[in-house]
Amino acid sequence: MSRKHEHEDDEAKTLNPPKYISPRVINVDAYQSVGIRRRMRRFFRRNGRALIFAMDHGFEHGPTDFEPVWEHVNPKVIIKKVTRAGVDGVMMLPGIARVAADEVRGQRGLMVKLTSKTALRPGDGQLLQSQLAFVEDAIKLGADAIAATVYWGSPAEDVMMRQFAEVANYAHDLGFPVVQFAYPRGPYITEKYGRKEDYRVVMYGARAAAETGADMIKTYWTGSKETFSKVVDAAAGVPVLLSGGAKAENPLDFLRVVSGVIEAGGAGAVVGRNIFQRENPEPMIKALLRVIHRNEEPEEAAKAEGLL
Ligand code: FBP
Repeated sequence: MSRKHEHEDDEAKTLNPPKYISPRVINVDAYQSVGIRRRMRRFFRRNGRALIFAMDHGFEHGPTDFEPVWEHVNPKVIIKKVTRAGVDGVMMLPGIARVAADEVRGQRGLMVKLTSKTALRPGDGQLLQSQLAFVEDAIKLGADAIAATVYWGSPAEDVMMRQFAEVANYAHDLGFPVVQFAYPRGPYITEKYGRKEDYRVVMYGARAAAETGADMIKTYWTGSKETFSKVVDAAAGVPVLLSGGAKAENPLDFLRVVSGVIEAGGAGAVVGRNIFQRENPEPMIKALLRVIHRNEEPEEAAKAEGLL
């Protein structure tokens, strides 16, 4: 094909952008955006690692998640505690951000997640996260990063993938990083892989997240640092954060998982229940910070913070 024809072809692509992902032409410059870089630094320290506090549970699981320490149902109370203890960022949905985002002070990043679901929906509804708000809403709330979930392999994957692509494309154009909660989930995943935490499907989700434009990826622990390092490799340089999971009765067990993530090349963790379901979350947060930022052994970190 002659150069002229190549050029005409390119022009045709620009005039008729593919409809599938988004009607907007991807702005490649956005990926080198100063805004994205500056906002990423509000979460990640110089070592490229972060501990982010998650609190979308009141919606996603219901307020019962706060019953172990009921005063934490008040977002202002728990955010004050976690920021004082030194977390690098806080993640929440837009409604609670309206009430409590002001408490996320200083150099900490605010991550606003635009998709969710309640635990009340019947059946297959559990396999879809719906969009609650738009990129502009997150920006008005002062977000430094914008998050959305994709349940890879769900019967509703197509809806969530398009939602994410739209959010990512628009946020990138405005200089905002996007975070994908990349969770393989649904009957097909269980049938083919046995467990949604099987590293083969977790790394598939991480790669799919990178392919759809994520600047940070949050996903499940795969059970060992060897397998998690494959997830990190599959993400092709996009930072991978652990999704905390249910509260571990023994704090050391959770610190060991986070230490495995760091040893595997992961960028840190986004943690909810292992923090807010503790009467005094400070020692756990400080121990996590030791493991994530100072490469301390889990036992050493737990002892230093009085958790053992
Ligand atoms: P946890 O550390 O409590 O697991 O929080 C992380 C998180 O992704 C939350 O953001 C979200 O509400 C929850 O886990 C999702 O949990 P589930 O796996 O039950 O959908």
